[in-house]
Amino acid sequence: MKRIDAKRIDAIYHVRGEAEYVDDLPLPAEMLYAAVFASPVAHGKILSLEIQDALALEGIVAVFTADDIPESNQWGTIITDCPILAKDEVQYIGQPIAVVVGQTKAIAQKATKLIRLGVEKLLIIVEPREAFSQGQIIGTPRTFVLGDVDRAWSQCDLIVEGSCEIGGQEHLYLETQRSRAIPLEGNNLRVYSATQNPTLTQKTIAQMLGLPCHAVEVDVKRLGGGFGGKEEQATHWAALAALAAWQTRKPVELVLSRSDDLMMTGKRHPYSSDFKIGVTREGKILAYEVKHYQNAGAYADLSTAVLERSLFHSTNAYFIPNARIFAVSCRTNLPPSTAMRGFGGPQAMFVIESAIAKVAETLGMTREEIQRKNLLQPGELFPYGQEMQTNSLGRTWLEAEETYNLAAIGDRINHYNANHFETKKGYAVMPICFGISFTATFLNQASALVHVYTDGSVSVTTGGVEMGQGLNTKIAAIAAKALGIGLQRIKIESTNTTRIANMSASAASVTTDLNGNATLLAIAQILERLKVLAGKELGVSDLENIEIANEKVVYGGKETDLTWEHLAKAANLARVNLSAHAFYATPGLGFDRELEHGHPFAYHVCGTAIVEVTLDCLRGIYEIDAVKIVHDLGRSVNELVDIGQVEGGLAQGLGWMTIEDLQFNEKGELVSNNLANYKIPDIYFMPDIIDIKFLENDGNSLAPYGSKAVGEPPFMYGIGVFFAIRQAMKAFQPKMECAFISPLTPERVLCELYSDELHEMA
Ligand code: MTE
Ligand code: LUZ
Ligand code: MOS
Repeated sequence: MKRIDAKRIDAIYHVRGEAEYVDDLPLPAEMLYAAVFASPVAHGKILSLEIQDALALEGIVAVFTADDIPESNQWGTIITDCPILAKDEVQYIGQPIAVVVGQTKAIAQKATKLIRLGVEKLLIIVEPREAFSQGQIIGTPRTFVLGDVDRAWSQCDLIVEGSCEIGGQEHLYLETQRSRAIPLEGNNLRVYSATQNPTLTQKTIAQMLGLPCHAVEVDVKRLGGGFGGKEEQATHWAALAALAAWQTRKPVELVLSRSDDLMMTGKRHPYSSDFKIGVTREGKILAYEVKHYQNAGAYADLSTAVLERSLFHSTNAYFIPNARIFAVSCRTNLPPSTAMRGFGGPQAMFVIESAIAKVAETLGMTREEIQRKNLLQPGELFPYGQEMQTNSLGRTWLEAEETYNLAAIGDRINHYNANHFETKKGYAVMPICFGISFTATFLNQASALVHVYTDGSVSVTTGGVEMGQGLNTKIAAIAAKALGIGLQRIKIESTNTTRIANMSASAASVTTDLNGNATLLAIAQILERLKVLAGKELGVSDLENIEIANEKVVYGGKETDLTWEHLAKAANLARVNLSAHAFYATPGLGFDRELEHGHPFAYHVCGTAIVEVTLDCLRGIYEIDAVKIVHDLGRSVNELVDIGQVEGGLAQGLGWMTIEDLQFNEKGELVSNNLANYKIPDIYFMPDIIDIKFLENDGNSLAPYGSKAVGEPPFMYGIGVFFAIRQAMKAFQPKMECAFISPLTPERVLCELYSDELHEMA
């Protein structure tokens, strides 16, 4: 039963240090280097900009400002409101104002320090509720409604209210933002960019320069991590490199230093939310009302889409018959918040889990009793009108409860707490239910281009970007399986706008689903032609009985002498087309934003985690002892890759809830501006025990070979750690209030545990 999957197909390049990233390509002659001059203030009117001193520096070739942009100085997919270079005003610290081009990176960096900016300071807003009260919102506020909350309150035995403050998160991709732009003959450009969204990069640069899209070729080999941070924002840096290359007619490379990347790029949205929840005495949730104030930062970016996903995931894995969900995107003077793993889902799920915690504590029940009673059953409705289709949520819960013996965990922890004073343990169950599809229906499309060469080797290009998630390994596995040939024959090409047009971003966990399905459709075309050829060679006409397996033509279940290699060569001699392009669009999707009702998701991915922690109540520090997961993968295309995604997502989720303390001060300055004060999980922080069990045989017709998307959902298992630590805190100080503020850093834990003493001292 134990499967052995192929290792990642590019692992060998990584191990040997051969893997190519943007700035690993051989240097073109005469290449120049760009650096960014950015706003030092979070809000202001630009009065003057002096670049002479920078220009005078030896080795500096040019300094470009907004005035050097030939056509459009705007970027942004949904609302195109973000300037490529700020002209009249600045809205956040780190906002690009000028791009300096020099003969070396160091000189370009140095010259940025010589630019003088005259600025009239304006009012700075950093809190979303403050922005909201001043009418600073992006898009329109939205409300989802199911049932009748106002009537339902009177039927509740208990109603509790509360609020949550939820921190943002730095992507901390290993590879910072970067791009290399190369002028080609005529008015053409080739741009290598670390982007999850080659088409957006192409379009933005074309519009900036007043060129047709076909004049801009964008090529992406792989990213050193994206995590959403390169879904929208990579465009900005590619546009700056392209502007410089266009103006100088020389290749230009722009690589952000880590500190510039931290300061200049947007992060996960912080949220500030209010909840009100009503339940019966037995813990059945009857009504839920929530208001989310999203901190969008200074420009729209993807905030309205992120907000939409918050609306969709506000009830997480629970059926709540009466719900009213309000969400608004608030404009502040922080870098534009952007996509990050989970895309607004995690924030909304944290709020409902907080509400459930408060209910459980008030009723004197365990959290998991409430959670279990309200788990979504197949056929029940989400507040957006879609029906829960799968039974895998309940199955993962039951399997987690049984396999990991939840009752025994509870007993063991209670026993421990009764016998220990200065350390306490806590645990939490965290069920997840994440919708799979871009919530903007039109984005759910993809293409693939497959070539078979006459030696039987195969080249596959898709619109998907490899960012470490294992896309290429999965696409190769899918192609090899569909063709019935060995994995070593498949090569996955770079993602390139000349081979695939009009791509959606590689995001929303659907890259393999969409591009894998397109690959299957392309291969089906080639196979159909090859079967005709094989039928001729075998002298048979019942083509439905022909297949290819193990690199041989199989007829009626029996292997023939016809080999794959022979077929490829013979096809060429017989003038049979060995190439195909195919297009896939997810069927059955639709959402009506007027009615806030519809079927936005192809399917949901579900799972259940149990998180256990030990808290040192004298010091506030904690250890995550174990995370035990039952996760629904469908029928995995590559379990090894998927385990990596579950573990990686979990690590990021645990970090978000605990030690990743993203802080801006009231001036809009990033305080956590280096890796000494922005901590991410390392091998020591991670749980000693991570058990992952996959739900068996829950196939899925909307992704290749019954697989399921895996990229984002496991992130949300991390939310459980907050409630496990909270439980341990309450075991030490049963009467403590304990706010729903994340991240729950050791400092915060300590302050909460001793808040009475701190009050007395003050
Ligand atoms: N895993 C790695 N190693 N690196 C990444 O950048 N991004 C995550 C997830 N897993 C990411 C990752 C995010 S935010 C998404 S949406 C998905 O991968 C994107 O890839 P997929 O659609 O192929 O799952
Ligand atoms: N990006 C996007 C996403 O544009 N729409 C989405 O629904 C989404 N979901 C998750 C991550 N990125
Ligand atoms: Mo992921 S946030 O969809 O890039």
